[in-house]
Amino acid sequence: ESTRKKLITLLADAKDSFISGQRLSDELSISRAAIWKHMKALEQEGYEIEAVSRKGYRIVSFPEEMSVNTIQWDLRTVWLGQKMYYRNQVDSTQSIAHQLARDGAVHGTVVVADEQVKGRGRLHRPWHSQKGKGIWMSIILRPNIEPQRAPQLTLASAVAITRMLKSVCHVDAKIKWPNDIFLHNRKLAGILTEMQAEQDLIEYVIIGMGINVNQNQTDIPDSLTEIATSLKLETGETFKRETLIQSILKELEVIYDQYIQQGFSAVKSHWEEAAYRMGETITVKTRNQKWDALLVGIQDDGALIVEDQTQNRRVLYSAEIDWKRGKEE
Ligand code: BTX
Repeated sequence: ESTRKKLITLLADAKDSFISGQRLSDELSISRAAIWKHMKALEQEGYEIEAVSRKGYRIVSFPEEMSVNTIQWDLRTVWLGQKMYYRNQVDSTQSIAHQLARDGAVHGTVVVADEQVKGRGRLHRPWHSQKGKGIWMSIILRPNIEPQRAPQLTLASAVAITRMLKSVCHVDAKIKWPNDIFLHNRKLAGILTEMQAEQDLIEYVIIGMGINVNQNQTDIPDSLTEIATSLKLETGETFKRETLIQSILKELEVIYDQYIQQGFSAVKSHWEEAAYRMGETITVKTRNQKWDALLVGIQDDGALIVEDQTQNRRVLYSAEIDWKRGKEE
């Protein structure tokens, strides 16, 4: 498996130029015959390989279908996503990740699926995860932080997604506290953070990310057309999901490492740059209350600061925020 990955990386890095069979066999320390076998296997997986005598091999095209190989070949991370699982169809990548984590999966293990039939959001809400159209991904982390700080990882992940959206897709998405990514007033992505902890110790955290990428209008269920959108709908472009995943993982690895070394302050300013509806009136909903308030900002620990009509400030660690619809800018 790792020889295969090295082989793909060598070929992919060479882009349009050929690499000789001899060089491949030297670099991978395997025989020319073994190289040939790998090439046949790659063709089976949907790679189009050109072999020319005296020149060598090159990749003409990558498979349409996503796989661990197509995601990892241009993945420039040190630890995040170096261990990766890909599935065609799952109930939820969260469930797979929980199972892997219980079985001892390493920090930075990533699970990606092409389709989820029971994708979920917070509070058991369903997350629509159509086949082939979006990024449905769960990341296993084993941070050495107190369990109550885990929600900060949601905010860090939101920053990673908006940075990817800016650098790869050239769109300015906004973060709605705590876990939604909005583009042009519609929900483009959501984050679900789940954790297994014991008293003062996190065993593992699972960050689930759902990002709508290539959905057309007809791919979005009627019940969501008013609130949801995709990158394709907003930009008219089709994006290669692999490229987006590679970029998110790189961005998240950088932010995560800074967060662990410097604390949440390393995330806060980035988060604020992309924050949605700051200074505006929103509706706050907690478990047993609902009221209008001004969105003031976030604290140094990531908690939300709101102010009610009597200028009373409140700090919220968990809540839903919303605003009156229909006056879209
Ligand atoms: P949330 O609870 O904030 O949002 C869920 C709500 O979003 C739903 O009630 C619905 O109104 C709306 N919704 C459902 N599907 C979509 C969609 N595709 N696009 C936009 N809006 C939608 C947000 O939860 C967190 C979602 C995390 C999803 C990832 S995917 C990989 C991982 N596996 C898994 O099962 N969940 C996570």
